[in-house]
Amino acid sequence: MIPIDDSSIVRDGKSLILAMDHGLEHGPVDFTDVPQKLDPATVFETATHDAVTAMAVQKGIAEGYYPSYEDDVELLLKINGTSNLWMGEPDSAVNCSVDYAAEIGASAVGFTVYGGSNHEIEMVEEFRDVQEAAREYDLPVVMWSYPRGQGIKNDTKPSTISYATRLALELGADIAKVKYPGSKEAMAHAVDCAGDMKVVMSGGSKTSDYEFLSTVEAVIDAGAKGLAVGRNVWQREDPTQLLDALEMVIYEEETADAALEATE
Ligand code: FBP
Repeated sequence: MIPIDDSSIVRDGKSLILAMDHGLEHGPVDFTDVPQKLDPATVFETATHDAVTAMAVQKGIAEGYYPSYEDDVELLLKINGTSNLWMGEPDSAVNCSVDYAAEIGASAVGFTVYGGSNHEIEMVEEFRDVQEAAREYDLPVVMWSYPRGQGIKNDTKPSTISYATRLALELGADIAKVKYPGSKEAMAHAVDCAGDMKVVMSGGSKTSDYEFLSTVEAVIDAGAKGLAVGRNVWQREDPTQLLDALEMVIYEEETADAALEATE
């Protein structure tokens, strides 16, 4: 197992994962205001920015588009996923094997676990197989650690997010992707609960440049190691400008104000 800091999806100890699995998870509705982004090639282009350490997509998108970007983008293959058409208790179908992810050039794999769901037991058992197979290929494992389901009233409250990072550490993830728990202090506690495992923040729905960069500044101050973000980057008119600013906040630990001033 290679140290996570030596992995190609990490730059100076941090990661900026550009996620574009929304067509499956949310449906085409996320592209309503940016119809040109329905073409996955447009988001792969964005992922060639130096700030981006990996692009997270599902198997079908990887098969179709990654061959044109394999020299410029690191692939994070999402191994499971669910559509918004599914109305049951939170669950996520395993739709790709780690063997196949490695075959099509993945540098890492991603897996959602809905702790607290009535399907938690099966999801954790599936994660065991994925995590152990990934070790065979030296592929880092990123857990989308999203507690939700019948027993979870508020999926972003501090104690839920701390549990999410701890669960990912205990199950053997290399990076946990979690929702923002609402404050820098709560994120710092979630990071502490993760031991030496890296925690990255999940982007969420699009906000203003300043609001988003300020939140990123807070989570980096809290000890998080970056971001896994979709809509807040590719739903923007100029994703490159925001990535320039994110590069400063994440890797140079600049403030949101300084990054905005330098990039506007
Ligand atoms: P965003 O930054 O756009 O929130 O994307 C992060 C992500 O985890 C995606 O990988 C995924 O498609 C989506 O959020 C799932 O969001 P949710 O399950 O909360 O609707």
